[in-house]
Amino acid sequence: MDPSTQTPFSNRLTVLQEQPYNAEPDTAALIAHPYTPDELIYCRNHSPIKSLDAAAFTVSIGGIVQNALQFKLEELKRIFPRVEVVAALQCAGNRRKVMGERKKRNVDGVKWNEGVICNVKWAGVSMRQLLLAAGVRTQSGLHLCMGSHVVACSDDNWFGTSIPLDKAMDEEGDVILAYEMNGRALTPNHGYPFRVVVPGYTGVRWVKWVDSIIVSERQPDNFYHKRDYKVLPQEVTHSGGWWCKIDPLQFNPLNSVVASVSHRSVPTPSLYIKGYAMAGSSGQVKTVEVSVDTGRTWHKADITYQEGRWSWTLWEVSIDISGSLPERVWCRAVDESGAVQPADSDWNLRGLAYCGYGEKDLTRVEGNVGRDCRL
Ligand SMILES: Nc1nc2c(c(=O)[nH]1)N[C@H]1C(S)=C(S)[C@@H](COP(=O)(O)O)O[C@H]1N2
Ligand SMILES: [Mo]
Repeated sequence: MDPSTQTPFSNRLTVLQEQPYNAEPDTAALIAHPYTPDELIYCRNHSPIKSLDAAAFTVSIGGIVQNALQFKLEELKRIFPRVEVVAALQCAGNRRKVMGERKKRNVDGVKWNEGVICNVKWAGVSMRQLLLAAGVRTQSGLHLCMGSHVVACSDDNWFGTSIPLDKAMDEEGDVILAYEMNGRALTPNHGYPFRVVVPGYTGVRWVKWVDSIIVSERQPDNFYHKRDYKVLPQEVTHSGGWWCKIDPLQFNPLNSVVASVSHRSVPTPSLYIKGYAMAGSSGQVKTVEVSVDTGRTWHKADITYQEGRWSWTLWEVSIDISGSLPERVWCRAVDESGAVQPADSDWNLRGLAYCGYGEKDLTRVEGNVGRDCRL
């Protein structure tokens, strides 16, 4: 089927907003796959979803470059080598609901639970190669501005944001202009024909339906870049004059989430716990630890999937329990630099980048837990 005619809606996602379409999967279903299948990939949109005709659509590369270029999908595929990168894509609003509940304070925005993340094998063209072909002049302090003008958004008439040019020019930054996900063309939901993939960076920088790439001394004047996706200080309760004082959020925080807990009675009573972890700016996740006694002892989980610097990490652990069911299960990630996920992170007005310990509350579990069951 032509990818541009596929239906945008999956019955495996919980819809949090109909228009624009915003939906996320259940985390227990999500972590059953190392590469997230299309029907379990969250959808985060600030506009309606456009089905575009790749034969007519062009992406242009310009700004502070020697020769501006523009390409259609077929040309791009013909001229540049196809490169792959496995990278997790996560919305800055992942766990916003948890932040609101823990802090007992309202947070502005879609009340995302913990499923606004996916792990995908992306393929496309190296952004570095593309920029070199355009004769980019590397100098520090420049920005790579990325925009999509195909449809008006809720708070602006186009969608645009930027990343430091250095990230795109870094040979190990792995930024790509993607046209495939998990071996197939991007779907309209996720940016067909082109989206930017910025491994390690928060989802809003991964512009979908991207039609303009500009090297600039200035960051774009777009609502989603200037007046959203910034972690405001915790004392700020009205964003007003604060937006211009804070830099955009770029890297994801080091994070982990408990996705499923099952009780097993044989050979000894135990909890079988599974989840995911996500790396921050200081290296890939090295270990994940789980506690069933509110942090007195930590058990090292087995890492069941991890691939390269930018993938998510899937983990599981079985912990013996004697007597009654613990009240809660906690998890935390540790990265290669030794950085440890914090127990809690600050409240901020938009509920962004929450990264306190992962937790599953078992006090609400009812009935006889002597049986084998999912809790
Ligand atoms: N053009 C465009 N690109 C966009 C967005 C958007 O609304 N419009 N949403 C951004 C945000 S906030 C996130 S988290 C990711 C979501 O990507 P997905 O819907 O493919 O999961 O895309 C980003 N790119
Ligand atoms: Mo996002």
